[in-house]
Amino acid sequence: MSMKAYDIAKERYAALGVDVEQALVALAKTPISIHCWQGDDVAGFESEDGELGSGLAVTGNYPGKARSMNELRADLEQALKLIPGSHRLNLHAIYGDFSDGLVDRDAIEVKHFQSWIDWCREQKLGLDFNPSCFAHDKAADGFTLSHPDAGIRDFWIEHCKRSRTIAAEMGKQLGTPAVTNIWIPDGYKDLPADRLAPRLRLRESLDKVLADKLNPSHNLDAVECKLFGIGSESYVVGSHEFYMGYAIQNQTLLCLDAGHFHPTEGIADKVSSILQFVPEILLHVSRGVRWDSDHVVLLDDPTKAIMEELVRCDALERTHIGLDFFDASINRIAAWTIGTRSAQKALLLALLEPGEKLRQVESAGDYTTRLALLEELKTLPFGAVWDTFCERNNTPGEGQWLAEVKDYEAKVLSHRS
Ligand code: RNT
Ligand code: ZN
Repeated sequence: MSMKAYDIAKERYAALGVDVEQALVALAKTPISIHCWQGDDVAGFESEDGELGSGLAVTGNYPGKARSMNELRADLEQALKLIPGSHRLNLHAIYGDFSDGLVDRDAIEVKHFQSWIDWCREQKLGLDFNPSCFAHDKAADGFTLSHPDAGIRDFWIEHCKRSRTIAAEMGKQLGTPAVTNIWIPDGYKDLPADRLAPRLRLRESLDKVLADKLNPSHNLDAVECKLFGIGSESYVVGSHEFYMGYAIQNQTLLCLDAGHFHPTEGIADKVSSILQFVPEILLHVSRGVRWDSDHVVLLDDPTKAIMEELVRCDALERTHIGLDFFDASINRIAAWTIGTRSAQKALLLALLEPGEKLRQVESAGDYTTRLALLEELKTLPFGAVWDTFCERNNTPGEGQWLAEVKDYEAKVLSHRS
C-alpha cells in the first residue's frame, strides 16, 4: 500500500526534476542534535530543586518528568525509537554525573561526563555540549562572563574553559567533533547607562575562554546571541551584532536561535549572509510564540524556511542543527518526538524542492512561474516520502508513534511522583 503511494510520489517529484531517493539519502545523513533539557524542564542533576532564572522559563506541570540520569536516559532511549535516522545528544553542564560528589561549575571534569560519553557510544549518538551559565548563585544578579566583579567573571571563564576541554574529550572519544555553545543571560531589565563596558568585559572574557586552541576535529566553539529575555528586556550584552562581529573576527561558529530575534524576524534569511564570513553555523531550532517562549518545534513556515535556506545554499555540511525548546505542559517524550520529527520533515520538504527549476525560472525573470511552482509544491505527496523514510529506519510512521508514548507513559512515567 505504502509502496504504491511512494512510487506515485517518486513519479510526481521526478516530473519536476527531483530525485526522491537522493533526498532520502541526504536526510539520513543529517543529524539533529537533540537537547537533553526537554526531558526534565532544564533541571539538571546538581540539586533537587534549584531556581532556573536567567530568563529561562519553563511552564507547565505535566507529570512524569525525568528525576535522575537513569530516568532521563531511559526517556531519551524511548524518544530515539520514535525518531528516524541517527542523531546527536546536546548536553548541558548541569547534567553531569555527580554521583561521586557534587562539584561547583568551576571544577567540572571529564569524569563527570564519562558515563554520558559511554552511553552515547552505545546509542550511536554524537555529543554536543554547553556550559551552564545560569541557575547558580553567581548568576543570580543577571551577569556572568560580563560581570563587573572580576572574581565572578573568572569563575564563569573557568567553567567555560572546562566545558570546552570536556567537549573536546567527548569529540575525541566519539570520533565526531562536539560543538560547545556559549550562551549567557547577561543583560539589564531596564535602561542601561553604559552599554559599552559590559560588552568590553564580555569580549575580554571570551578571549580568555577561547585562548587554548583545541583540535577542531574534537571541539568546535559557537556563541549564541539574543535580542531580549525575561529580566533582560532593555539590553542584552551578547547581542546579534556583538556575537556576529566576535564570530567573524575569531572564526568561531555563530549560533542562531529561532526565538532570539524580534518576533517577526526569522533566522532563515541570515544563513546566506553569515556563512560567507564564519566557517560554520549552529542552529537552535525553536518556536517562539509572541516571545522567546521555546514552544515545541512544528512543521511551520519559519521552520520550513530555515531548512529551505540550508538546502538552497548547499549549507548542510556547514550547519549543525540543534533543537532548543522546553515544554512542561505535555508529555516530554512526545515533545522531543514531535519537535525532532518536525525539523526532519521540514528538511525533507526542502530536499524535495526542484531547486534547479526554481533557479532557472528566477534567473529568466519569470517570477510568475516561480510563485506558481512554489504553491504547486505544497500539494505534492510529501507524506508518502516521509512514511517511507520512517519505514526504512524501522521507526513508526505518523499515527503510530503516539501509541508507544502512551504505553510508556502508563508503564513508566505514571509511576513517577
Ligand atoms: C536561552 C538560549 C539557550 C538555552 C539553553 C538551555 O535563551 O536559547 O540556548 O535555551 O542553552
Ligand atoms: Zn538557544
